[in-house]
Amino acid sequence: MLTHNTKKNNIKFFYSYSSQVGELQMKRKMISVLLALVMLTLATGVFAQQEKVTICHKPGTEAEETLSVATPALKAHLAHGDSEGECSFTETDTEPPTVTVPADITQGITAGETNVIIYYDASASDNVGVISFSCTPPSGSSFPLGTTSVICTASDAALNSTTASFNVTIVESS
Ligand SMILES: [Ca+2]
Repeated sequence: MLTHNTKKNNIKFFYSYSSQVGELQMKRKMISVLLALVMLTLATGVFAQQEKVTICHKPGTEAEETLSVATPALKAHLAHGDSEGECSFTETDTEPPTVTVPADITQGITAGETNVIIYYDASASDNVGVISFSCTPPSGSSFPLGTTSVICTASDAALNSTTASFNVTIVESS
């Protein structure tokens, strides 16, 4: 025999159970709708991708860039000079080399002598690579009395160049 309380609990349980079932069904429906949306998005994406082609827009100019265009538009692009496939441009190196020269050198010379051999350290570096580096007069040269300017020049493959200089002064020792 059911007591009043037991009946009440059973009713409570029934409502709670049916609402759980309802919630579950709703969740299932929502998941189905979401899955359908995801598949539709993927299908559209794949379809759109198949319909596009990569071109190089305005090759050989400043505005050169790789673009993805719709296949039907390809003919028109090729007609105005674009090419199919990615652009093959290489970025231009605009950074000049860095040249490091020593501070000015002053060297004494024995009375009666007219010149002295001077060695110095000078170097160059570049973001891409130094292809030529030289100093005039070179290290190990014979410097005469007085002041001589040593000029060092470095260049990279993009023909950026940097020049740095320092003085070598030869004085007669007292
Ligand atoms: Ca450079």
